[in-house]
Amino acid sequence: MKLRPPIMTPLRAIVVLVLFGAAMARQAAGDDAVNIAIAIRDHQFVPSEVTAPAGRKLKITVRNEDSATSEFESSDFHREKVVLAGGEITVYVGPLDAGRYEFFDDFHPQTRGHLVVK
Ligand SMILES: [Cu+2]
Repeated sequence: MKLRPPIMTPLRAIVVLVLFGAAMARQAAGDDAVNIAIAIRDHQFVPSEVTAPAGRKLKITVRNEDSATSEFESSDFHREKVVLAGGEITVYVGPLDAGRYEFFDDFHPQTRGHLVVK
């Protein structure tokens, strides 16, 4: 009876790991994503309205310039992330259909902005 070679040879394992690593790095870098930068300043989103292309992955960076912790949230595009005072967060969104999506600071709900996708 002949032994079958193992399915995953060491060389093959290395190739798989390298390919997987490259894919993860690309995803982490968000290479194909459109960058959108928003600041929180005096409890306002700056800008309070941002425009983005439909059908593209979006990398939204929110920088909190206030001395109070915020929570960037959107029920429309389903994201929620705490932004510490002086801190910055990134959320990946989409691809989205054309439309008007609201976001807000869940800790200061009067602070609202819109993402206009077209
Ligand atoms: Cu929340």
